[in-house]
Amino acid sequence: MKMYGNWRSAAAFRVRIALNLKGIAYEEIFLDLDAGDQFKPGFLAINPQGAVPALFDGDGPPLTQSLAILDYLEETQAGVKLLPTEPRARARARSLAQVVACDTHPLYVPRVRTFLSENYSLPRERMLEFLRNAFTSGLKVLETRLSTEEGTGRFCQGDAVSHADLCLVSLWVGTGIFGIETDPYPTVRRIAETVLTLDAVVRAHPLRQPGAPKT
Ligand SMILES: N[C@@H](CCC(=O)N[C@@H](CS)C(=O)NCC(=O)O)C(=O)O
Repeated sequence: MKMYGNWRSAAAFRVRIALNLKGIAYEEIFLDLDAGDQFKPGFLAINPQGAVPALFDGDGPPLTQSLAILDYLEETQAGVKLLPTEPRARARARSLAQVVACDTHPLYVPRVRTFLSENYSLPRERMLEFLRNAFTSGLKVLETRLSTEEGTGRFCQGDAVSHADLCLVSLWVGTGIFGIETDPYPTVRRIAETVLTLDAVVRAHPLRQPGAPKT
């Protein structure tokens, strides 16, 4: 498979982890989102939204939106299953994944930050305040749910990795990149640290991708 991504992209990170866990060979083409590669006509022809990831599986049209791609991989590929089969457990794993991918991550993507800076002349500190609020709102929900709901186990849903964990770790790594305080979220931390030990996740880690700052 071939994927358009970016080292820092939380959405591309989620998909890289799934590809690695399922043992699918892929090549990633890295766009420079800060330079605006996502808005060049060549890429807009692939994804009119101007966002990564975009995944090509053979000759078919590109697949976009990380959660849709995760579902596609789940439905078409053999290997490790990343959603439980029991309907309630499956719904809970998806619900936790959506807290991150639908309600948290969209608030801090580059196009939102750029829009706010350019249209409201937000000083950098106010912009960081906005970002911090996006992260902490999502982290608070995850912490409350993961620390109180019965379904939580070694991972977000029981003892097997699911889409929820891929999303959780994509948010967690962002806390490091954007300097977000994480002490108030011990359950999120415990699960993220477990997920981060998996080889598939180590290889997919944003800081190990081309273009990432050297640590
Ligand atoms: N909901 C989408 C989000 C895609 C998205 O916004 N990706 C970011 C990187 S994480 C991007 O390419 N942003 C470009 C921009 O905001 O200009 C998904 O989960 O795939």
